Amino acid sequence: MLTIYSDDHHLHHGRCELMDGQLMPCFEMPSRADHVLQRVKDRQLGVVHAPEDFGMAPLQRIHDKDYLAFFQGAWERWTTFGQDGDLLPYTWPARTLRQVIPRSLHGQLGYYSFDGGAPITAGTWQAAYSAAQVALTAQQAITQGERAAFALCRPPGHHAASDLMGGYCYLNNAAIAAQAFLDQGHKRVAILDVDYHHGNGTQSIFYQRSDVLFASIHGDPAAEFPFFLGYADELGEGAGEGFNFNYPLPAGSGWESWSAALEQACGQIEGYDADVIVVSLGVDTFKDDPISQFKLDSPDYLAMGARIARLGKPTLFVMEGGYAVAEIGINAVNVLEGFEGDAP
Ligand code: FKS
Ligand code: ZN
Repeated sequence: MLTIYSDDHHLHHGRCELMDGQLMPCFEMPSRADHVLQRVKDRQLGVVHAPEDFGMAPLQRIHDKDYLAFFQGAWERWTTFGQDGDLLPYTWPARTLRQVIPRSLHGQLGYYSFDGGAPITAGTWQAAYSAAQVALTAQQAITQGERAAFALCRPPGHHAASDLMGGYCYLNNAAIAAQAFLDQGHKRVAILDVDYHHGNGTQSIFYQRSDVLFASIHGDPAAEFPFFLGYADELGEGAGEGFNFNYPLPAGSGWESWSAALEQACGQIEGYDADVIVVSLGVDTFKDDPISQFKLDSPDYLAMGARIARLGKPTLFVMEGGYAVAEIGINAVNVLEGFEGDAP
């Protein structure tokens, strides 16, 4: 399988995140992608290519122009205050407050984010921009005839909405790629989100549309980040009604219940008759993940890939989460090898 990867992800390295009342070093760190790339090479999964540059237009198909301009320029504005630490929001326009864009940098940062988990550093824009180009380059390979491709994106994307960053995400790589498929003539795209966390950004982007089906298996939002979206009764709205499917599972869920949810998600995707599948591939469902509560084991990822392959469609894998850094490569590449059916 072809992998697309850019070294630019190293430009994004947040220092700290607030976790359980403590400032902790960011779990979303550069070594994550390095380990996945190493495993791709060790297993000789296939060639690794750098991304092409498709410019801003495909990003603007998903994200608001004002949001992109804010994100691109935020670091520069921060440095004019003489600051060089991570830029993090601390006030959000929650209930009772007006949704008006203020003039202040921190006011705007709160307006364009939904949590304090997406620090902006000097290289964050470039890293996120390149990750989106990684997804688009892998997407193009599929339109040119590849059965599957792996977009080794970092930072991840599935929490990012059209004008919101949060949950380590800035640009929604999977959504940008899905839209590119549609813009190039595909009629129906299914996004299967297997990350431990609900892909609230992706869901919100396509919630009122029938040309993208979204199906996600994740920790129950009543107990898990992102908390405010991802319940089973969210089925889409308007033209999108019947094209959104959430499978929230309790803490402690292992392969038996997880794979039963996958079976249901795959059933919806088969009924939809998608032309192409985009997989938001997070492996934070792993039993030893430091911030998650599912119990999948490394061989389960082979079975996951094999089930996705049985959908029988061209498939774009887009890297999302996974924080057990020593095993992230094994688990992510197991999905890809399981898909290709050449597992040991
Ligand atoms: C706030 C701590 C709350 C945030 C968890 C984010 C999970 C991100 C992810 C992604 F795929 F996007 F990377 N925890 N500082 O794994 O869903
Ligand atoms: Zn996650």
